[in-house]
Amino acid sequence: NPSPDISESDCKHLADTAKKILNNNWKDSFTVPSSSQYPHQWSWDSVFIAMGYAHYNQDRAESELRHLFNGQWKNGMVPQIVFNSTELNGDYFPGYEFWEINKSDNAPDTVKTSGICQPPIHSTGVLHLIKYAPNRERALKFASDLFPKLVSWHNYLYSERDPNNEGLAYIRHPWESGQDNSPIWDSILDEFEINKEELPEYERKDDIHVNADERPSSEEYDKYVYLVDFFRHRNYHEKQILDDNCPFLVQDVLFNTLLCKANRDLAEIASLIGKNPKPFKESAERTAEAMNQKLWNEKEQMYNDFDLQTSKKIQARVLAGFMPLYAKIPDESQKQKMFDYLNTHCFCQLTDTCFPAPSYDKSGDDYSARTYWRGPVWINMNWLLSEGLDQYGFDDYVKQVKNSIIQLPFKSGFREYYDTDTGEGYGIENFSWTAALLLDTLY
Ligand code: 2M8
Repeated sequence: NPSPDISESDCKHLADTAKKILNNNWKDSFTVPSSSQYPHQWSWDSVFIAMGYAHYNQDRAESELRHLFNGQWKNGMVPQIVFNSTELNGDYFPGYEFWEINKSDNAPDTVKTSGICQPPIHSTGVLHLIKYAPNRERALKFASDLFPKLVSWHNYLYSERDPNNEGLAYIRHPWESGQDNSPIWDSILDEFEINKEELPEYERKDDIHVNADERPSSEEYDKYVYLVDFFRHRNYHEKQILDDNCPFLVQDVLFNTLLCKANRDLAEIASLIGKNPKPFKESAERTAEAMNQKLWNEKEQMYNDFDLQTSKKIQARVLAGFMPLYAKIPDESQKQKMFDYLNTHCFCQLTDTCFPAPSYDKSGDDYSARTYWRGPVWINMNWLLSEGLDQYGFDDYVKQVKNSIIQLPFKSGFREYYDTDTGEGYGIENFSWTAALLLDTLY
């Protein structure tokens, strides 16, 4: 129990509640992030969820990943959403019909999915399963079965999403980053004009169960929809999307950090199952090097995203800028500079009373304590941060971040995100990855 203020019996109770939440969100062969707000299967959510199950329900951990990969596209893309066929008319927009994925030759024949992806944390999830699942032999067998699919997913990112062969994959929609309305995207979204008349008619559903003021703005949603429409008009043909000047093309720090880590982990999986780890090690090094060359910002003491349309770094002081720690990308001098900035009032200093770590620098004018990816604390980001800091020996801060992972649900329930200063919970309740990552932290 890394949380000194919570008793063993309270921790036990908290873990039981977390398991109940996952159980309630379980839909026969996969887990939804939330039964009301997100009634389908989401790609990176499922990996975090499987990491929690790994400790106590290996069947479900495997089923979770298998179900997700059933939706893998023929070109290797693992889709952001695999739709829940029994909930096609549930409270979620954009639903399956809107994506029109059948226009693409690469879409799966029968499984219903969206047409974009999410951060590539899947190989990392499989290695986690091998490390922590009770039956290691079985986990290794599972990893062998999934191996070709993991390889084809990584290959997709390096072949389709890296046109200049830099070792960095681009994302083409804010939803692909997992951090939908992060301030990182402001400069790009503000820049591109859309003709309202050309925008397809749509109705948002994300504000039915959650306060609208915690969600992205309607201007942001228009842009999200515009981009989906842009892709479906081009039949999800990657070259066409590029040639027609897709207005959103970003080499994202978190996405590429997770790609680098996933390659390191796929190399380890390969060694364990008797395959050649070399190509994955090499890819990891290439991506790490490219991130240090292109995305490191010495002045800001963190990594920045790169906008491929303007050929400029995007200077947004987001927590994601510290994530390369997770893939051991920064060297000794970089890691110290990053920590010196992280450990300030901007992101919660060790001596502060707040809960680390807000998703955006608190000193920024546009910091918002309760708006989605524009300030609140997210448990998955805390989990990645604590794993990263741990590798560099920042033990005190690791303790503090892990403490947040436990204290926040203890104080405010298993919410989607939390206020760094008050610990109040926001967004939807009974949120799956909050439950799963709390379990992983407690096990
Ligand atoms: C949020 O994103 C979805 C779109 O993918 C949405 O708002 O509708 C993000 O927090 C994302 O990271 C997460 O995977 C998803 C489901 O929890 O919700």
